[in-house]
Amino acid sequence: MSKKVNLSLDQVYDLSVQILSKYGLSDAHAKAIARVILAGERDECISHGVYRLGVLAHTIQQGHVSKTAEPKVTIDETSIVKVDAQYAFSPLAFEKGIEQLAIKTKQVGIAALQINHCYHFSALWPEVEAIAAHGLVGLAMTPSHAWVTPAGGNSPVLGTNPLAFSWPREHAENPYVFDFATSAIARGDLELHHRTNTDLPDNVALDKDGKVTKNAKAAIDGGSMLTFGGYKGSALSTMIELMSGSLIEDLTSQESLKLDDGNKCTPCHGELLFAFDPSKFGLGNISKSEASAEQLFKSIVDQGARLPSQRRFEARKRSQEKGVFVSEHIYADIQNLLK
Ligand code: NDP
Ligand code: PYC
Repeated sequence: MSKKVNLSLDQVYDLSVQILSKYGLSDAHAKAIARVILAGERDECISHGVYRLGVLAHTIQQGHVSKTAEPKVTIDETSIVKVDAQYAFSPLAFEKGIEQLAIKTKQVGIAALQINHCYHFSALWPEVEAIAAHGLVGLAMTPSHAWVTPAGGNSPVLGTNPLAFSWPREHAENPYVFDFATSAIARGDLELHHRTNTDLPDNVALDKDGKVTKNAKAAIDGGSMLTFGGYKGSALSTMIELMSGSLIEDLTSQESLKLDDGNKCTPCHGELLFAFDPSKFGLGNISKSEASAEQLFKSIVDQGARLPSQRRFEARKRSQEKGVFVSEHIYADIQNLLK
């Protein structure tokens, strides 16, 4: 097992801001991104924690992402809050839109937050958790790059396209949250297998000849990834392309990869989030809806199954007490970014 470097949460945040500032990001962007990176590392989501700093530094160096653009928020008579990230990274755009999304949702029952023109690299659970913190149900999706072959096909057209959901729980410590890639493995995890030269799990990737491979390099060099759940994952992933690509007039994963032109930057496209106000649904008896949800969760955990995000919430507690433990090789990569 590789050695680990213990860092406090403050150290993770400060290191992230330091690196992102060194690469020229404005203070507002560096801090918004550092908050997301810190959350990923704290919750032991290794592929979306400090590991991402290298991907971001590389993306900035290619010269296309805006280091300073202020997100432009548009509020009109519709229930859609629109934020144009103006080709900067997405976290600041989300932060600028979330309060307005909550306000609209509480006015009309359902509202959407449409983010356009953003470089996207993050996990989606911090965003749906933020929606749940307003007492609202949340749903989020985004395309990525076309690395994933549709079930039954032979060439990558879909992204790793994550889907995240949150349900607020007034009487529990944490909301119900899930967040997963619609590919059989997240790209970040595949890259980490490549970085550490370790075997992929079974049936997650194909080599350039379309044969299933456990070799991450073979999947990256001309190969592709598989969807989770076969044709069902393919359909969900396609829905995400349509909803958070075509519908909001932004790029699909195919178009994002084409725009990238081999530069290996983090994807550039849009994101779509929805919020639902539970007090506006049903027949006006919110305690009935809460009780029914709690009964469902109880029936799941009482038989020994776990709720999604339970591992993360436990990791969060541990990290808040003891800090995080970063692999030596990832820590070395990060230190190199400071040179
Ligand atoms: P995982 O497969 O690790 O986990 C998916 C979800 O399932 C999590 O909510 C997880 O909770 C839950 N889960 C895992 N095991 C169990 C279990 N045994 N019982 C119940 N629930 C379980 O996630 P992925 O690897 O698919 O995705 C990782 C991250 O990558 C996501 O946060 C996603 O947003 C991000 N991503 C971002 C992309 C982008 O373009 N921005 C693209 C693709 C992915 P827990 O965490 O507690 O284990
Ligand atoms: O892990 O698939 C992924 C991913 C793509 C963009 C950011 N993360």
